[in-house]
Amino acid sequence: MLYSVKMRSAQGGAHEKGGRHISGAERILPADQLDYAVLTMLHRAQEHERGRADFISLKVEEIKPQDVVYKPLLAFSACKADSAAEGQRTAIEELKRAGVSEEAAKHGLALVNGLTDSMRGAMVVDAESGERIDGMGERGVRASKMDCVNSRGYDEYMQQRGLTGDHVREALVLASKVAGAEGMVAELCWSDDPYYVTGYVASPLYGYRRIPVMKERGNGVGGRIFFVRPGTDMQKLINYMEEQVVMIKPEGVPEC
Ligand code: PML
Repeated sequence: MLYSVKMRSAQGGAHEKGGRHISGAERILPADQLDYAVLTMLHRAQEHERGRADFISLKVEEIKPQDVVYKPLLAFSACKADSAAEGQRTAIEELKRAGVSEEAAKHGLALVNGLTDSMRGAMVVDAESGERIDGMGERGVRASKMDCVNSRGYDEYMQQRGLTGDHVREALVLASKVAGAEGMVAELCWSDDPYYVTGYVASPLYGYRRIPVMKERGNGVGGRIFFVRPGTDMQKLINYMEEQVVMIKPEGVPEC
């Protein structure tokens, strides 16, 4: 049996009472890995670069096997960029290559650059017109309920490629879920952790393209955009992102 463990933390009270979001994490794991996951999340909530959380919520829920769908892990590759400006230009080129119009790519970058604080979810943008279409305000659409089928095997797979740390571990799994959504053209993301400047463009066509610098060090605002085909059913997309449990299967990593 699998369980979902979710953590969210905020400063100044709970999110729903106006608290500022500090950190969040989710794992989907078998019962014997639950204790460790809960403790790790608790520590993470207490030690985040964005500030000291005074509200931490931890939720554990059982998941029924019939509610799970499986998707492949995206292929991983890296781009070159030595500055935030170069990284952002690279992101525009990667988005265009994946099928996003130049206008929409530039508008997407401008939307993230224009944020004054991080959102918990993603903005959804029409990949042709560049218009934001989710209508979810400061909350955005959250991609959640995903993990890797074989956490230990996945960790080894990442380490063999020199990829360590929670950010990239979680981002590659999340991007793999997102790329599997109907209507998805590409995703753009960089972290809100002030000292983590790496970001990525991911797409069903070219996989996860890591970009080493997307913002200046010390900038605590990051964000995420889902670029979708015109006419994409928004309710279906939100339901897939927020409710559908997706387990990611890395190719060549044996299951436990
Ligand atoms: C996040 O943590 O919110 C985004 C993480 C981006 C990770 C990019 C990478 O290291 O590949």
